[in-house]
Amino acid sequence: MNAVKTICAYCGVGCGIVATPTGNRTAAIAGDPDHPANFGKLCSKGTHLGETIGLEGRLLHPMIGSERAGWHEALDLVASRFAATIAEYGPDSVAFYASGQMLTEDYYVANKLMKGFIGTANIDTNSRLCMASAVAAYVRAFGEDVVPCSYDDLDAADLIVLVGSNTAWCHPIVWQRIEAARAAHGTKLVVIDPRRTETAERADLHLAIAPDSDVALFTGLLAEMRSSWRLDGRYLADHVAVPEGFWKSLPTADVAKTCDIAPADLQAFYDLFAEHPRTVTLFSQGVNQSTSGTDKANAIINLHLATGRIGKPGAGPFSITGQPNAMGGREVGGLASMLAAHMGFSDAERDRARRFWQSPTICSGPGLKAVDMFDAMAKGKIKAVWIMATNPAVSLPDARMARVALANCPFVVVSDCIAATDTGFYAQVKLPATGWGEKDGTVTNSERRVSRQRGFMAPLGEARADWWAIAEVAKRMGFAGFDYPDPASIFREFAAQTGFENDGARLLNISDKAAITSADYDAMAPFQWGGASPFATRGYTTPDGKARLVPVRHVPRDDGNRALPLRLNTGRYRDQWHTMTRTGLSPKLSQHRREPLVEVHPDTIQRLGLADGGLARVETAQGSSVFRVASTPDQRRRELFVPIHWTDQTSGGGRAGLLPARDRDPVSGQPGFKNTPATASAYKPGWSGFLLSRDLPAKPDCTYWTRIRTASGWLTELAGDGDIAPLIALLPEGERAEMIDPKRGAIRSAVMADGILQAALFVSRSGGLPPRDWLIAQLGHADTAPFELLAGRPATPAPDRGKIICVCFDVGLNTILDAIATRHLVSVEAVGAAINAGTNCGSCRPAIAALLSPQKEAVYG
Ligand SMILES: Nc1nc2c(c(=O)[nH]1)N[C@H]1C(S)=C(S)[C@@H](COP(=O)(O)OP(=O)(O)OC[C@H]3O[C@@H](n4cnc5c(=O)[nH]c(N)nc54)[C@H](O)[C@@H]3O)O[C@H]1N2
Ligand SMILES: Nc1nc2c(c(=O)[nH]1)N[C@H]1C(S)=C(S)[C@@H](COP(=O)(O)OP(=O)(O)OC[C@H]3O[C@@H](n4cnc5c(=O)[nH]c(N)nc54)[C@H](O)[C@@H]3O)O[C@H]1N2
Ligand code: SF4
Ligand SMILES: [Mo]
Repeated sequence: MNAVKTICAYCGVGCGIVATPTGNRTAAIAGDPDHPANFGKLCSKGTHLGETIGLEGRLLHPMIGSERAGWHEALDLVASRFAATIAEYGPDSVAFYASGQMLTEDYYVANKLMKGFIGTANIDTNSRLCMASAVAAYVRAFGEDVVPCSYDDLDAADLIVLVGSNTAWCHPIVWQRIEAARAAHGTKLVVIDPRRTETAERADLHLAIAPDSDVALFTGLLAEMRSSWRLDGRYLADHVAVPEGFWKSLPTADVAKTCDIAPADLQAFYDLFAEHPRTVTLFSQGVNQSTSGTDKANAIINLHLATGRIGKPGAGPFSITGQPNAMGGREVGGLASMLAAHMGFSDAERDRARRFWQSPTICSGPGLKAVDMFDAMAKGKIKAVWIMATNPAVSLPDARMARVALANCPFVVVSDCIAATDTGFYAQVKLPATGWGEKDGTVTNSERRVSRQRGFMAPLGEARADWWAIAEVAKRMGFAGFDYPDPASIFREFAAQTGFENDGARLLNISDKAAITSADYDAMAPFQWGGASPFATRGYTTPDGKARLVPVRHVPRDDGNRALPLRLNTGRYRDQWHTMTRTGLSPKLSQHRREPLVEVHPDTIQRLGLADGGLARVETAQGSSVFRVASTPDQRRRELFVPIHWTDQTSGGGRAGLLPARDRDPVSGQPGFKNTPATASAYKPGWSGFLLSRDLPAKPDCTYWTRIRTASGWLTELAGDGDIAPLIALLPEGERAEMIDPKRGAIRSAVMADGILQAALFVSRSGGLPPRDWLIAQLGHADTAPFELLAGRPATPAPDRGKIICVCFDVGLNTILDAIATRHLVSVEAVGAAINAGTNCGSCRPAIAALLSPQKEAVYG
């Protein structure tokens, strides 16, 4: 088969990929040089997509309970249970929980079924957890959910401000573009984030503000710009409506103090902003995932409107989306707070949608937002739910409550491509979805660019497209209008809806594609709706064509209590995607961070009596979980950071989702995941150890365990109390070489088959455990002597590479440091030339740059 142009499965940058099948479920993955989002580049996650498209872990056929079922049987059951529930309790007793990882076509059909035919707006999506605040802010300011920027603006800007965005890890190709722009024309970079991330590390100015003080910072900046006569009076007069009393709402109090930063740093930010009129402010979860998220976004938008830094090249408030099709969901109306095609719930709009769909009914108003939807399940008000392409048992705040809700809901349907997920555990029906590489449709990226995702492999087992499953259920419920032969027919209908009775009141209008042939759809090149700069040439989609300034005010948060004196922040690792159902399959991607760390400032470590490299129990009002402690001055004092990726499938402990509160932004309904009152205490296990195995081992029964893929198997870290002897049961059958010392509490055991190492277990009460890397490399190999295995090191030791920084070329920290020191390297390029690190996907370049700074100082300083 020939090379196929498609789009990356992961983040909202929306990089084009050329996939060339190379055999049975293998493919060569390369960046698409022609795609305007990435021009051929891919980050580590995109680069290693090929490691995630095999058979491993896939859900291959429908399941009813724990039994395999046929599609007909499963779809009949879903349709009849939904119909019966609606007949008995009304349309609002059912719900659909969707995802920014569905294709636009899947999303369109789900929304049409729920809002138009079942007649409830109880369809919401994990985008509620992701960028609902940005959506709400754009609607408040512009009258419509329109992102006013493009990636090109990053090239044209002279100042880029990143707010609550770890761009280098989470949107790496946008980051590489920012770095290229800085190198080419000295673009200034300011990063606003309580943590010193790899992104912040590279900035001209990093403001490590107190959590949730963004509104104070941006209203403060607006006040400063106003008092120094730097507003754009012309733009304000022509394009912006300013509500009564707006200017009086700006703060006069001490902004630096509220933000807990040095006044000189604040002034430096004000000066940079004043001196560089072409400014792009890029923001993501540090803004959105907050109980003041919508106000934060509007504070940023206000600043851009009032200084006229919008609607021109190199300027604008740019919300960058997380998931590959977060934007597509917003377009079709996947959120409970919008109807369809950017329409709201007025009588006229509802009537218009109903006539377009020729549907028997239409929802009466907005539906339940994600957290409320699950609360309604817990209370028994929602009695049937269909969950698609998301893992709420892990990703909702207060995940324990989400599980209570799922357990309490009489009928749960889960569509996923993976068999064992924490959410699937609660399903009465599981439907196998086609995965990336198999499915066909469209996605929209952060800059409103619509691209085709194309399949290049046959679906595995009985997996079918999500849109197909929804349409089949709709038909079985007796609804007309769901006879779609292919995704192209759905796309045409959606395109037509965007233009239906659209007199210009909605900027989203792709109705020129409503008559596209299926062949043209298959060949469709990426296109951007709204153009590069939607508001450059036309007014805002408000009745008077003007944007709105929205008065917002910093509200100090209740500062926890004495029992919970710390603040817990949660977020992402560079090489893992959410609940790891796919990136977790890749041995390469699993090397960057092998365990869920709680990152803590050294002073706080000392105050709490924690040990760097030891374990800590993190507690909030919602729950508790154990993490590996990492000491780092990059954290502010009394603040903790944990990753969101580990689940019941991969760990006991390390569970961020159990910790955040369900508190949410009053406008958008988005939960504040990043600032939860918490505490932490040392967990000192009776023993600790690790297991290496070629096959997936049973889940251990101990306080802390986490497992990840390695090149030829699995690494499971273990810690617990009590008897260690039962741990032997984790090992497979085979010839054993063993040293067991129950008195001193140590196990060293290696299992061989035909001389090949199958598994190894190391447990110690005193903490003395060998390094993992050499042993990992012996797994599946025959040439290692048993005495070496039990010693955990080779007879002639090789240098320790240290933790892996460059996953593409497997280069460790120590190798890089050694090359920098001995070869006097001073640039990322020189490191690449010397040892290859950083020369493929480039995701590790910020990390290498950070390692170089001390060297640079030594050479030039
Ligand atoms: N590697 C990787 N990339 C991803 C994903 C992934 O799972 N893994 N997921 C994708 C998705 S869906 C999303 S939504 C994006 C998220 O992308 P990002 O938003 O960049 O990622 P996060 O790590 O969630 O949070 C960003 C930063 O917000 C900071 N922050 C916390 N509180 C505050 C605050 O009060 N103010 C400010 N200014 N900053 C604060 C955090 O310290 C953190 O560094 O990433 C996408 N890309
Ligand atoms: N504490 C905390 N919690 C958070 C966040 C945070 O920063 N902190 N971030 C939030 C954000 S921004 C997000 S976006 C969410 C993400 O959270 P989730 O959406 O729950 O995470 P994923 O692991 O991406 O789940 C996607 C699921 O869909 C499956 N899947 C993949 N492709 C397909 C497909 O084509 N069809 C079907 N049917 N299934 C498919 C995957 O196997 C996986 O099980 O987490 C949120 N939760
Ligand atoms: S930046 Fe990386 S994860 Fe995001 S779309 Fe591009 S290749 Fe995929
Ligand atoms: Mo997200």
